[in-house]
Amino acid sequence: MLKALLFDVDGTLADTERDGHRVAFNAAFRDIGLDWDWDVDLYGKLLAVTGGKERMRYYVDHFRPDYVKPADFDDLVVNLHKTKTKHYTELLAEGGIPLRPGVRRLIDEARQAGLTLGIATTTTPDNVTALLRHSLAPDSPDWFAVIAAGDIVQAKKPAPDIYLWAMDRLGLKAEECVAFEDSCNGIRSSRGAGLRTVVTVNDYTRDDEFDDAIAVLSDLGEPGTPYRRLDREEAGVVDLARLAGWLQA
Ligand code: XBP
Ligand code: MG
Repeated sequence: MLKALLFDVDGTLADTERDGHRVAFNAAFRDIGLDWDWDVDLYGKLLAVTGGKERMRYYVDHFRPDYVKPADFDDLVVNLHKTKTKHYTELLAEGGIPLRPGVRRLIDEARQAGLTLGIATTTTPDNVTALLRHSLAPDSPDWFAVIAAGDIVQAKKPAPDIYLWAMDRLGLKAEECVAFEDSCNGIRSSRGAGLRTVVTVNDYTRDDEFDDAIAVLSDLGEPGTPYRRLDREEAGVVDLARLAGWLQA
């Protein structure tokens, strides 16, 4: 029986990467006087690595052979990331990033039906609450029984740890939950934790591998603007009835 919906955040609740995180990283680089600049294409490559601090290290190691790491490079990464988080949460507070189609509708329906809601994400906790407060509702962080985020587990996605941590907190088994993801790193994490997973793709993840998904969709769909299914001919709206149908099939 379905008891909980567990949501990824970046790319799933909202398209936060290109016009949110990327912009905030670049602002932090400028603030600290670095000549690093992540354009839209390069950022797509950097998304191979989850976690902002991890992503910056990956960039230096794989894309900047010319950069000489200072002795305090670890501190620099931590400071850059703090600055980036400040820029990102400010951008969200300006109402910068809307939720993806169907997200609010499905969350509202799940709440009315008494389902548990949870978050399992790689991003920093402050980023999650800022997005929920400013794009969903001011009190919406309280709607989620668990917000599992950031460095709370050491091994970030694609490791399953963040989903396992969230389910442990909820006292629920994988069979009682469904996960919502947008990326190949995300579904590897959720499937690794044994969760059935619905995928909504975005421009960065459209060509990712999602072999093991319940459904791969353009988005969750709204009445009048239905989702398009990418793994077969089908259009519609993801609501609890449709989810129950997929889970039974
Ligand atoms: C999200 C991420 C995050 C954000 C940056 O992955 O990879 O790293 O890009 O967040 P997922 P921080 O959607 O799979 O959770 O800078 O706060 O780490
Ligand atoms: Mg994601």
